[in-house]
Amino acid sequence: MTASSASRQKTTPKLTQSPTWKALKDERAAWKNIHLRDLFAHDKKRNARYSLALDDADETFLLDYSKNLIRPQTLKLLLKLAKEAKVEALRDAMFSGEKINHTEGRAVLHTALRGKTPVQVDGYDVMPDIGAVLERMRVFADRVRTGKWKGYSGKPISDVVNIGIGGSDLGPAMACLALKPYGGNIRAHFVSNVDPSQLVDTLEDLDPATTLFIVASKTFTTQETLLNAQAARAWFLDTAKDPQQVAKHFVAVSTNAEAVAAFGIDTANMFGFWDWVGGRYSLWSAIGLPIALYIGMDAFEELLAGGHDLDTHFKEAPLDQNMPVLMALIGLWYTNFWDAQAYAVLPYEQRLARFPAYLQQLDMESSGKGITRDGKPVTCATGPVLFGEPGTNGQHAFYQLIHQGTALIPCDFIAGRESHNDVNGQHAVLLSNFLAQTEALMRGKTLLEVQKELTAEGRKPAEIKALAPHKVFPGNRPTNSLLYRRLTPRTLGRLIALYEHKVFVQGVLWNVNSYDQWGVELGKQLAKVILPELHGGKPGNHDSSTLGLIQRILGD
Ligand code: G6Q
Repeated sequence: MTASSASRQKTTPKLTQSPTWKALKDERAAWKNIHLRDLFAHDKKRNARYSLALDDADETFLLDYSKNLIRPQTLKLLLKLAKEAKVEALRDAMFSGEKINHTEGRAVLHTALRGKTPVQVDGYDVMPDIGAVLERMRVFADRVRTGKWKGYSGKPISDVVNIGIGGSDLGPAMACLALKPYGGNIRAHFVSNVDPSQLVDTLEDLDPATTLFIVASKTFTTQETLLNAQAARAWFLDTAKDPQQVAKHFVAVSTNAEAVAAFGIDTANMFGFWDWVGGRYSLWSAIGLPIALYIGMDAFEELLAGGHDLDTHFKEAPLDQNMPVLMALIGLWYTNFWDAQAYAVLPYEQRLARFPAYLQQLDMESSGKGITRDGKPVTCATGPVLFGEPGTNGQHAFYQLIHQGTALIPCDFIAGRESHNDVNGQHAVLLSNFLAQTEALMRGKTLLEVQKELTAEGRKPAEIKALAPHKVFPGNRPTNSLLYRRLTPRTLGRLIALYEHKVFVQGVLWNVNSYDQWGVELGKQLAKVILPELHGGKPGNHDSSTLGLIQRILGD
C-alpha cells in the first residue's frame, strides 16, 4: 500500500472488535495470576530480551522496558495490533508530507525541520525554506550572543524574554532549563500567562536597554501573547521613549506576517515558520529561537540532530525493535486493558523539571480525543492523564499512591549516567533512588517479608499483626527506564522526538487526529463573551453559578 492510500483509507475502524483486541482481553485475564517478580526469577535474560539502545560511541540512549506487565505473547499481540492499524504506512504518510491533520487540512512535518531529505507539500519542496530560516536564526543568534546586536543605548543584549503560550512557550522554556550547562552570556526568560504577575515579576530585575523580546505566536492572534507583548512594549517605551527603537528590542516568530506588521514589529525582524508545524511540535522551528539565543546555533542544531536520530530509528527499525512503537503499544496495553487512567513521567534530572509539563501538552492535547478520524465516537479509552515531577522530589510527595494506592500508574523513569554537576557524590545517590524505585515497584514486598522484618525488629506478635498489612507492597507495578549518558542537546532532541513518535503511534492505534486541538476553543469563545461583562456590560445569559461568581467579582 502506498503512503498516500494509507492515510486516505479509514484506519482501524473496528479496532476494539478485532480478534487481536479480543485476544488481548484474554491475555489480560491471564495476567491475574502472573507476577513480574516471578518472571524475573525464572528468566535471567528478561532484561536483554526487553531492552533497546540507540548506540553510538558516547551518546548511550537505552530503553529498558523489561519491568512491564508483558510476556512474549503479550508483545506479539500488541505488535499484531500495530500491523493491523497500519502504523508503518501512516508513519510514512506523515514523513512524506501528506495532509494527515485532516480536520485542519495540514501536513504534519516537524520531522522535516530536523531532516535533510527533500519533502514536498502541495508539490513544493519545503527544505530550502527551512534552511533559509535556520540561516537567519544563526546570523541573528550570533549577532546577539557576540554583542554585535546593540540595544537603543548602544549596549549589548543581556536578557531575552520570550512572550508566547502553549506550544510557543512550553518547548523552549523546557529546553532552556534542560540545557543550562550549554547556556552562554544571555539569560532566557519566559512569559506566557495573561496573569500580569508573571510579566511584572519577570521585568522587575531587567533593564529595558539590554532586554530583547521575542513575541512568539504562530497565529499572532493569541490574546495572552498580544496583551503581554503590548504591556512589554509599554514598559520598554517608558524608558526608551522613542518608538523607532522598538525594532532593536522586539522580534517576532510567526506564520502571520500581516499581523506582525500590524502589531508594529518590522517584518525584517520576523522569523517565519509554516502551517505544517503544529504548535506543540514547534520547538524545532523558529519557535526555538530563544533556545538558539541561549545555547547558540551549533548546539541548537545538535538538538535538531538528536530529533533526527529518533526519526531515522522510528522510520527504519522493525516494529518489534522500535522504541516509540513499543512505548506506544505498552502504553495502550495499560490504558485499554488495565484501565490505567494516568501515567507518570519521572525524570531523575532536576533540569528536566519542565519536561513533564511539556509532555502533558504533547500527549494530552494530541491524544485527549473522543472522536475518531472518521468522526465517530471512539469505542475505547484514549489518552491518559500525564503528570510528573523530578525524582527524588516526587518520592517525598506522590509516590505513595503509585506504590500502594488502588490505581495502576505506569511510569517512565528517566536518568543520565553522568551529571553535569556531581557534587558530594550526590549523583550516585540520585541514581540509587532511580534504580530502587523501579525495583520496588516491580518486586513489591510480601506479607511474609514484612512479618519477618518486623519480627527481626523485635516487635510483639499483636503489633506485627496490626502493622503488617500497611507495610505490604503489592508490586507488579510497571515502569520503563530510559537511560542516557548525559543531558546534552542531542540527547534532549532524542528524548523529545521519542515521545512525539510514541504519541503519533497511539493516535494511529486509537484512530484519532493527534494534530488538532478543538477542545481548547469553547472556553476561549466564552471568555470573549464574559470579558465585557467584567467591565460593567450587560449580564449575559449564564447559569446561576457563573452569574453569581461574576457578581462577586464585580462586588455587587
Ligand atoms: C499547540 C496548540 C497551542 C498553541 C497556543 C499558542 O499545539 O496549538 O498550545 O501553541 O495556543 O498559539 P500561537 O502560537 O498561535 O500563539
